[in-house]
Amino acid sequence: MSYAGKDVLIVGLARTGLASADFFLKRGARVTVNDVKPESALKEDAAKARALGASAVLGGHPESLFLSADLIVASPGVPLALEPIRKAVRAGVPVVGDMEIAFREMRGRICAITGSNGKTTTTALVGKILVDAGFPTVVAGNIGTPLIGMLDHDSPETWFVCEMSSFQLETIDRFRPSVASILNLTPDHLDRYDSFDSYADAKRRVYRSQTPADSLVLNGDDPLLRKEPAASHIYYFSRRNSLGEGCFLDGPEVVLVRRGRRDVLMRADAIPLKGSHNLENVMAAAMMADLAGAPVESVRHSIEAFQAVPHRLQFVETVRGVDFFNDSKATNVDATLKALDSFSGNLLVILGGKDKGVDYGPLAEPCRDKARLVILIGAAADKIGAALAGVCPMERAASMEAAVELGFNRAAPGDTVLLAPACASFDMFNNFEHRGEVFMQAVRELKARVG
Ligand code: UMA
Repeated sequence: MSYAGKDVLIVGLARTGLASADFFLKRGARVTVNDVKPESALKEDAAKARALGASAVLGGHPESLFLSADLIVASPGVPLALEPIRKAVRAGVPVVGDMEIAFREMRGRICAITGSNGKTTTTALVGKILVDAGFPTVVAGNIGTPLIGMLDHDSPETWFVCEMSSFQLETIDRFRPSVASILNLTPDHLDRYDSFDSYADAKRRVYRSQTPADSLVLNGDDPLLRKEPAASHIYYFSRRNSLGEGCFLDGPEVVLVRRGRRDVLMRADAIPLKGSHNLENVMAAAMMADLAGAPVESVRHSIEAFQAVPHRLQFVETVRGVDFFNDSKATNVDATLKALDSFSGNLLVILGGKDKGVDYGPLAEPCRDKARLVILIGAAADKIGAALAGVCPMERAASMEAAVELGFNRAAPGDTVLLAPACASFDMFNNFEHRGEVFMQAVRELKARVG
C-alpha cells in the first residue's frame, strides 16, 4: 500500500504517535500530529514530531482536521468514541491503529497476547523463549514499544510477539496473528467501555481474522473462554483439566499435548515465578512458544531462567523480617485478587489510586482471610474503604512513602507489605511504573534507615 502524498492524521502525541509519524513520513505521506494537550505540555514530543517533518496541531481536536484526512491513526489512549473520530468514520475516513498499519506491511509472523491480566509477563516470557531458541524475535505492543516502530527488524522468519490491550484491538481490521491467546477475561477499563461485554468483545477481536491455519490459545479454566467461535485451531491451558490439545497440569507436572504427542515440559514447582496465576501465564507461554516451533528442552530452560517482570509481584527487600512486594501493575480488582491469592496470609495491603468505575466488593473475602491491615491511598480510598467496611482494619496514608512507613510500623516479623492497589495510578503518579518505583525507593530508604 502506498502512502505517498496521502494526508495522514495521527491522534495522540506520545510513544505511538511519534513512531507512527516516523513511519508515514518515511513513506512520503503528509503527516499531521494532533493532541488534546497544549504545546506547553508536549514540548519535547512536539519538537521531535516537527523535526521528523510532521505538522503539529495541539490543544484540541478540531473536526475539520479529521474530516479532511485520508487516513486517521488513533493512539491506544484515544477513545474511538471521541466525537471528531465518530464524525470522520461516518464520513468514510478509515480510522485504524498502529498495529494494523504495521501488520499490513509485515513479512514476519505475529504472536498476539491479550487478556485482562498476565499479558506483560506472558509476552516477555514468550519473547525470551523464542530469542533463546534462536528465532529472530521482536517484543512489542502494550508492553511499551509501538509495533509500528519495529519494522526495521522485519523478515519472513521474524516473530513479532505482541502484547495487545483492548484499546489496541479496537483499531485492528485485517490484523491476523498466526498464534493468538486470550489469557483471561475479568472486568477492567469500565471507565472507557459501557459494559463488561463490550470490553470482552474488544478482546475477542484478536482472533477474528484468524483462519484454520492459525492457532488460538485459551484459558480452559475461565468459563467465559470455553466456547469461542473461532475459525482457528484451539488449544487450551488449564490447571484443573486436560481439555483436548494444549498445556495442562498433570499431578506435579506441566505437560504439552498436541498433534498426537504428549511431552512432559517440567515440574510445576520448578517454575521460578510466584503465584498460581503465573503458572497459567507460563502454561500459555509454553503452548504459544511450542506452536511457534521452539523445542521443548529449550522452552523448559528459558522458563527456569525467567525472572519476574518489574512491578509484577516483584520482591523488593526484607526489612527487619518484613517482606515488601511490589505489584504496582495490579491496576484492577482481578489482578489484586491474584496477588492476594499468591500469599498464605499475614498481609498488609496497600490499595487505592484512580478508580476505573469498578466494584471493590470481591476484595472483601480475601482481605478478611489474609490482611492484617489495609492501607488506603489515593482518590479511590473512600470507595474502597466503603466496600471493605467491617472486613479488616483499615488506615489511610497521604503518600506512598507514608504508606510504606505505616505498613512497616504495623507489621511484625514474618509479615508481608504488599502494594497491589487495584486501581490506575494517574491520580498520584505518571503511570504504574512510576508508582512502583516510588514504592521501591521508599522501601530502600526505610531499609537504609532501620537496617
Ligand atoms: N490524547 C488525546 N486525546 C484523547 C486522549 C488522549 O489527544 O482523547 C493524547 C494524550 O494527551 C497523550 C496521548 O494521547 O498525549 C497518549 O496516547 P497513549 O496513551 O496511546 O500513549 P502511548 O505512549 O502511545 O502509549 C500507548 C499505550 N497507552 C495506552 O493504552 C493508554 C501504552 O500502554 C503502550 O505501551 C504504548 O502505546 C505502546 O504500544 C500503556 C497502558 O497504560 C502501558 N496500557 C493500558 C493498560 O495496560 O492497562 C491499556
